[in-house]
Amino acid sequence: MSAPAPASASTSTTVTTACPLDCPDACRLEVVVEDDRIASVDGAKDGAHPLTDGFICAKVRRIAEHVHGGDRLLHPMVRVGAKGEGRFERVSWDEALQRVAESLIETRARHGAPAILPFSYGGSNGLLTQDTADARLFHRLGASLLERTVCAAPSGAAARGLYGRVPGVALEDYVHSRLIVLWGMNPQASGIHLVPVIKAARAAGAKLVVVDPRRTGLAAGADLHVPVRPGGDLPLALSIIHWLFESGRADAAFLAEHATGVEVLRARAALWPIERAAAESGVAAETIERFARLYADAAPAAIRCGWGVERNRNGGSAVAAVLALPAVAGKLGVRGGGFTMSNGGAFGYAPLRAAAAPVPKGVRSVSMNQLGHALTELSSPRIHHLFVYNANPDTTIPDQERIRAGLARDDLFTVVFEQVMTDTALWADVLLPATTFLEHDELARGYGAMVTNRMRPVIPPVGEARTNLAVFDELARRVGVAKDDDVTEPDALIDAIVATGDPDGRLAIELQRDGIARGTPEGAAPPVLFHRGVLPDTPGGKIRLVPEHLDREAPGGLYHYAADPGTPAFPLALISPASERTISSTFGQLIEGQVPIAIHPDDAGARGITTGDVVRVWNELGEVRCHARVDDALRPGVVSLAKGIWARHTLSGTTSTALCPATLTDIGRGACFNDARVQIERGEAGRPGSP
Ligand SMILES: Nc1nc2c(c(=O)[nH]1)N[C@H]1C(S)=C(S)[C@@H](COP(=O)(O)OP(=O)(O)OC[C@H]3O[C@@H](n4cnc5c(=O)[nH]c(N)nc54)[C@H](O)[C@@H]3O)O[C@H]1N2
Ligand SMILES: Nc1nc2c(c(=O)[nH]1)N[C@H]1C(S)=C(S)[C@@H](COP(=O)(O)OP(=O)(O)OC[C@H]3O[C@@H](n4cnc5c(=O)[nH]c(N)nc54)[C@H](O)[C@@H]3O)O[C@H]1N2
Ligand code: SF4
Ligand SMILES: [Mo]
Repeated sequence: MSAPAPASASTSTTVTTACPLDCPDACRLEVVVEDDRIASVDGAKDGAHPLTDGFICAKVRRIAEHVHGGDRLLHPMVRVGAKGEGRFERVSWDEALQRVAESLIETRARHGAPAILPFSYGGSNGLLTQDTADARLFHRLGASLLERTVCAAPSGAAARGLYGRVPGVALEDYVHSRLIVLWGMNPQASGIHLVPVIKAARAAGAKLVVVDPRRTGLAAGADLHVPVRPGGDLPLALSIIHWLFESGRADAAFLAEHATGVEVLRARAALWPIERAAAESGVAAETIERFARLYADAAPAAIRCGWGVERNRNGGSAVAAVLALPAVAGKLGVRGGGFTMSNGGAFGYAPLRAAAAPVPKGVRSVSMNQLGHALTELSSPRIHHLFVYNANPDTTIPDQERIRAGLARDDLFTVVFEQVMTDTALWADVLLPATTFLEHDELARGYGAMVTNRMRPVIPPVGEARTNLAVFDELARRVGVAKDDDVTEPDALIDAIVATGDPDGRLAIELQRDGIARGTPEGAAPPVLFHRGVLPDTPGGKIRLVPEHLDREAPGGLYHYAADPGTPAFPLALISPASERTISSTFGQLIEGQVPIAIHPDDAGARGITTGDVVRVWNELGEVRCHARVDDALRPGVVSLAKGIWARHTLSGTTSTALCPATLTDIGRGACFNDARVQIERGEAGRPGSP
């Protein structure tokens, strides 16, 4: 045993890097490193980032507990217990990789390559750690393709359909707004750097409207809270569009010059007079009308559309209707006016092209939202090899109990490549330890903040963790699909990725010099749509209010409303919004104790439920037993259990996804988390598993 190094020998350095986690803000970070360990992390104070401003969220300030904590995977392991039991034995990298390579080769030989299903999402990954070396391996093998549609697919399809790939209102430009609408978005949890901008705008007289079934912190202090029923946004937004046309507040001149589909949208919105929309959306008619007037009267008016709007059967049409509002009301063309959905379109990188890993044609694709079905029912061929990385599907994908039934199959070989022992990792046959963004090179663009960040490792890999790039390239060699001219060095691959989205070479220079590149050249203000020649990236530069391809895709046509899926047996709508403590399920291991389900006092009272009671929440898909918290911030008829909590946070070991249907949205094939309809009853406090 070696003696501990004397304290005086310790070195402390401060390194600048950035956060790639699934959050709009893409913060620039200052990391204090002591003896190759993360000592502390905070927001950079150098002013290079438009939003960070020296502070970051509480989650990432605790990231040292994720990187160096007891749940970290430190070396490769193979399963020794039963499936899902979580008993593993340490092996060498060579042995682990050999087992994985052999399974890939054998699966392809016996069942055909589509029997291999790579499963990743990569919301918290940058552009180097997904769609590069992994794609070279799986695309060249001919593995099943994965539709990565758990999030942002419907909203992205709607935004691109109407406006093309253009960035929306820069978040820092919200200071210029006179009215800010937060529509299905809760920045206090999901993107905190918008909060001070909203405060500054309000201090200068701006009004705030929040459209959310919950009275969130920002809604509580807003000028108007619109407590929409989950899934009720489509009738709500259409009724405002209808009101704008009927009351002469639509901008006819702007629409005539800059939009197509005006009459079709107008006719479809006409089905939704305010009274009818009130009944369907659960918002009082007076509230809708007040909202419509506030919006029509204010300029500049900005709508920050969040991802709470898309997670239901009407999600794509609902986002399209919300994004049509600024066009109809003539709110575009001024700084602080318009809409923001994702600003990822400020940069157009093509990692697959840079990595020479094109998507193969004619290969089967599987929806990630229907993983349970894929593992239990899909045939021709059946899935025999599941490779999970950059995702935690046991926790985050709808229909949890069916996914678990699939993961339990003895004839399924499961690889999980992870940083920590997640609930999915417990199901692995082979577990591979992955580096975190503090241990590898990365290139990440913000989808709120219009920046690209170039990150370099600030500490060496913890334990035997390896990077995605290293592992996938090694596997490609072992299964015989690597090519001599594959770019495998992180620096060179990042340069190649930057080059795909950098026509004038400015980004490469800024990234090299500062580690950050902005969406606009130095000194220039962020772009404003319909200002100084910035036009929609659509044919003719026009807004397409009813894009033909979306109209064809949506059952019943775009803007067609499908009724609430509630039934007398399952009358309560379950939502599972982002919480301050996790990013999706990342950092869940750091939440101590149980996580309760929130329920309105009326619904609780009718069922004899009080705070702290054990309750059973169920529907036809599954059941969760957990504690209740009575909370009048919810609208009646809605219950809420945080997204991303782990099995350990409920008494039953099941979470909200056990109650979420694997149905798909109207456009974009997105997930319908907020279409979960449930019943809830008080359980006996003494049931097994309760504390
Ligand atoms: N701290 C933290 N930050 C995160 C994340 C996280 O998990 N934690 N996740 C990241 C990711 S992956 C994403 S996609 C974003 C998501 O961040 P947001 O866009 O904020 O999305 P959600 O948290 O899903 O929902 C936002 C709000 O919509 C409300 N809501 C639910 N259903 C409806 C509805 O039908 N209509 C309307 N109008 N509102 C509804 C919820 O009550 C919630 O307050 O945040 C990112 N940032
Ligand atoms: N109930 C409910 N569930 C939801 C939602 C909801 O609204 N309600 N929303 C959904 C949304 S918006 C999203 S985006 C999804 C996200 O769901 P997931 O894509 O499953 O995201 P995470 O839960 O963050 O899991 C990412 C995992 O990847 C690992 N990881 C990170 N970086 C690397 C890397 O470089 N290499 C490797 N090998 N691994 C890495 C992390 O440790 C983490 O465990 O969740 C969805 N789940
Ligand atoms: S999660 Fe968001 S707020 Fe937190 S450090 Fe990362 S980018 Fe910033
Ligand atoms: Mo997401």
